Amino acid sequence: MVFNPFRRDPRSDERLEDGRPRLPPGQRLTDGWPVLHYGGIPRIDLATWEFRVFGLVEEELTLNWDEFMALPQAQMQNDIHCVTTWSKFDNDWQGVRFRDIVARVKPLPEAKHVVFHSYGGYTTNVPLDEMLSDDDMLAHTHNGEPLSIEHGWPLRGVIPHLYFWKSAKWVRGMEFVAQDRPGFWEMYGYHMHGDPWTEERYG
Ligand SMILES: Nc1nc2c(c(=O)[nH]1)N[C@H]1C(S)=C(S)[C@@H](COP(=O)(O)O)O[C@H]1N2
Ligand SMILES: [Mo]
Repeated sequence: MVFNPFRRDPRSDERLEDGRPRLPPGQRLTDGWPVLHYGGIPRIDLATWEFRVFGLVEEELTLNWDEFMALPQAQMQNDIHCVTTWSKFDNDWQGVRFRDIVARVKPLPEAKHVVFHSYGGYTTNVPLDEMLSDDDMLAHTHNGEPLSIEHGWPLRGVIPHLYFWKSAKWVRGMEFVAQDRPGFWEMYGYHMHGDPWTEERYG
């Protein structure tokens, strides 16, 4: 198909079941998949890769790659929205739902937020009760292919109802905390929450 910058994708006018526009305010649809991150791509070796869940939980958890892949596997399809105004619809993801990990580690009652930790040092914060839906997961596969290294191989968060900076690439750990704590971009002024439909971009 010839690229026509003036053609409006009809999906831009769709509505969600609850009536909100499928495309959040101030966003534009992209067909490609931009690569965005701060700093370099971390070097990761699956043989030494580790995923750690720690902090305010009854049972901390450390898994190697084979152990992670032995967790219940799930699939989901959803839209992603970057604060730099691109949105990408209809992404197919495979991975492990957060709620299956949460059931395993059993957060303490005072645990209210999760800080994601990535290889390379990136961090981001998400409210615990906002990552437990069918759609929230740690994904290793996108549209049937293992994630490419620049999109977060071998494992990234996907929390599609928040701006995409909340979906950490190269995840190596999840820390359960009582008080909300800013991650990397949040310390530089990005919003602590990041709802695309109310444009919680900065501040
Ligand atoms: N580890 C890590 N994860 C990250 C980032 C980053 O800099 N480092 N950037 C975030 C931002 S701002 C966006 S928009 C998405 C981009 O993901 P993509 O490159 O797969 O499109 O990754 C998010 N996750
Ligand atoms: Mo972003």
